[in-house]
Amino acid sequence: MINYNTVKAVIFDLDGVLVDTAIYHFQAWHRLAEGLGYSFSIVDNEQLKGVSRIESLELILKWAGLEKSDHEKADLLAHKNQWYLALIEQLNPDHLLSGSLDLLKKLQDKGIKIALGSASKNAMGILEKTEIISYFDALIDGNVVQLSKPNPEVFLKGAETLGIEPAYCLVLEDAQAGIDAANAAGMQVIGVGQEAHLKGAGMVVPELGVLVDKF
Ligand code: B16
Ligand code: MG
Repeated sequence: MINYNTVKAVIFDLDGVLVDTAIYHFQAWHRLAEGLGYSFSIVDNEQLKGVSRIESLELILKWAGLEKSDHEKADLLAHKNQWYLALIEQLNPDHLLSGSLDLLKKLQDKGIKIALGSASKNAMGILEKTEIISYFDALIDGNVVQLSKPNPEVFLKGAETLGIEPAYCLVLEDAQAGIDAANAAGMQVIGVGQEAHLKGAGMVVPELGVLVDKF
């Protein structure tokens, strides 16, 4: 159950919640894994959602039973990001997920603070390409956090930047790691996607549009 009456701030995850970029992360990781001789599945990918670039690589190497030097890892990460950036080069407002813009507008109209809480180091470019950056009162991304979700750092930094207590924050997340991070932060959390992948969420919705009338 979610108590909307107490919500003073909404903290949005980016990839897979606001913007349809999760598929491009999958495609880039898939390409990298194939190059390593590992058959990377959509089920594997679910475990990488919300997880930082380096921790995602460490998981793939573990699943593939491979060990790489720091130099080799840096090389693999650079390639993965190049492929990802090429895939999102044409990103534009059409790639916003259903209901994203309507919800951002509604929250802004209602005076509810809006923050980004993303693990991505590419977040700013994505917000600019999709033309939604101006809606945010606080921007916390993979460049300013030390600890990857499920650690709550990214969301706690968002709340602190806004000056709002965690209990008054609502997180919107598409990844299990993000749901766990929001719960660890002491925030309410709504999962966006399929219930089976979002255990511990206060509720799960198929898309953000269904939340517009809640505020
Ligand atoms: P990057 P989010 C996360 O973004 C993605 O879900 C995850 O797949 C990705 O590995 C991570 O960002 C790092 O992204 O390589 O662009 O720095 O879902 O937390 O917005
Ligand atoms: Mg996500």
